[in-house]
Amino acid sequence: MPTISARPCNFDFDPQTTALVVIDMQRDFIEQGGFGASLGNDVTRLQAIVPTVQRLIEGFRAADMPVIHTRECHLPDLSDCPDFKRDRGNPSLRIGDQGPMGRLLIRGEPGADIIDAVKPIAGENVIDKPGKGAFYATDFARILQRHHSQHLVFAGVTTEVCVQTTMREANDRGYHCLLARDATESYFAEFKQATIEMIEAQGGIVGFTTTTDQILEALGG
Ligand code: C5J
Repeated sequence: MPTISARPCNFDFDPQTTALVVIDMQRDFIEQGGFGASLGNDVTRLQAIVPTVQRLIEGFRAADMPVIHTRECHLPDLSDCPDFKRDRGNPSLRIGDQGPMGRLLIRGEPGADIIDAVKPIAGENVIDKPGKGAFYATDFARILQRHHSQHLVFAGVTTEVCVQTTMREANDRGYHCLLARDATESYFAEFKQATIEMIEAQGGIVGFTTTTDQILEALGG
């Protein structure tokens, strides 16, 4: 079985049962004028990882391994958005409000779409999720079953929110999880660092971490 050099131990994987999960690389989190910026965050931190995420995606595509994308977004009538989620953080614009890229975090609006640099290609699954975790109220589990996935490599934003939540959900469901440290980012450097430490602690309590180079090398790229 191929192996990826990782922390705290190497990640053995079968290319036939391994998928890349790219979390929420959406305009609303990464571009000015979106949801992330409306909460006062510096979105340039997230923009910095785009070329690395792109490289990772291309590596999976070249190896003919599945790439699954997620988007955090809500139905236009907000029936899947708890009131507290709209109100929290005292944002300058709330979820569902009209912004420069359409209604914030609403399914089908330009801001909820994935940024051009890492856009899904034909045949790749895109999971629209109302929560932070990709399993909640989505078809994610069914899609993973269809791909026969048992090993999941994670990238995307933000590290301590949707990436970590999904990774923990996947770990509890029996998937082997690996985070690409340089293909994920947070608005808060210390939260990213803490998340990596949490994942690696106690023998890899919710998975493993590594770099994009190590992953691509193991994929033969
Ligand atoms: C956040 C996410 N940070 N995709 N969402 O609200 O991590």
